[in-house]
Amino acid sequence: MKTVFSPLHALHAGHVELGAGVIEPGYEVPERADIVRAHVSAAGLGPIVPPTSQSLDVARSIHASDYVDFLADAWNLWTTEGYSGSALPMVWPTRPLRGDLRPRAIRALLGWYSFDGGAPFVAGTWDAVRASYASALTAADIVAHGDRAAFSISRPPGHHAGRRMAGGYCYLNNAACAAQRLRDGGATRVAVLDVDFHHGNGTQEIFWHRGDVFVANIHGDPASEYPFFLGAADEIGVGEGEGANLNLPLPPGTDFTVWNAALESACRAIEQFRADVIVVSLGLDTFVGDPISHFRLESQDYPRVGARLAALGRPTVFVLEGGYAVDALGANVVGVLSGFLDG
Ligand code: SP5
Ligand code: ZN
Repeated sequence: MKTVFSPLHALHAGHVELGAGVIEPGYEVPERADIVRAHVSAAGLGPIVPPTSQSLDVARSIHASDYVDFLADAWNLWTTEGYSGSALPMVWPTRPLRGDLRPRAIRALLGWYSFDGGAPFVAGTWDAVRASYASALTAADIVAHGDRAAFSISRPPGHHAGRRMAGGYCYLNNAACAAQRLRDGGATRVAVLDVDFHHGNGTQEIFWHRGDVFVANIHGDPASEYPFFLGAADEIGVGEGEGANLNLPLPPGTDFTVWNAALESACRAIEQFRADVIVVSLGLDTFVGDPISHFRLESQDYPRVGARLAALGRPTVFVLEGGYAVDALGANVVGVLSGFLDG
């Protein structure tokens, strides 16, 4: 299996985020991608290749074009207005404030184009975001050209990013862009399976009205877990998309036995949908040692996850999402991918 990796991810570094009552160093750190790369290399899973050059066309079809422009300009606007440090939003146009009053000030644009304070900009953020996106599209292209599977070490992650909003460490929705690239390349039906601990609200929003991309999520119940305001079981899609969204929320403390039953349900739904190709939003923050999440999967469980995904018998694009127990992240990713290759 080829793995796509760009060292440019490391330019997105040194930022802070809002914790519970404190400003903390970000959890979404460069060491994450580096340890994943090191473990993929040491395990000999296959060649590690750089992303090919990719235009922003797919990003501009999945996201609002003005949002993509904002991502590209945000740091420049922030410094031009005299600010430094991490560019973070501080005001959001939530009800009953006006959602039609696009502001000019960067402090306000950050809120206009985000849903939380979890996606800060520093000087290198946009270059890292572009490389993360290009890596996901490159992995999609590798699979479109006939490989059984490919893995994108996308950092920053993407599944919380909606059509016109950043949040939850995410800017461009890498997995959604990979799914769209596969559609553009001739796949009729694509399934996105999101196994990150957190509900992939951005991916759900993006494909909500569409029947050609099935989205399944296994995640912490939004009643108590981030992102709180999407991810309930009654969200099934609308219009053409009705029935093409499946949410399987699980309570905090869920272990592999229960989680695996949800994976089985998601896999059966994907089989019924008859997907031509599968995109896996591969978050490893389901791990028992994750510092911000609350499931109890163990390292020995991940090869079984990979084996079940292989049993779907479809070409598969793996796109890295979350996972913050940095020391275990590389081994857990390799667990899924080697389980897939052996399965
Ligand atoms: C891609 C992904 O996994 N995004 C996750 C975003 C989670 N955002 C909320 C994080 C809150 C962390 N605060 C934890 C404080 C513990 N000391
Ligand atoms: Zn997550």
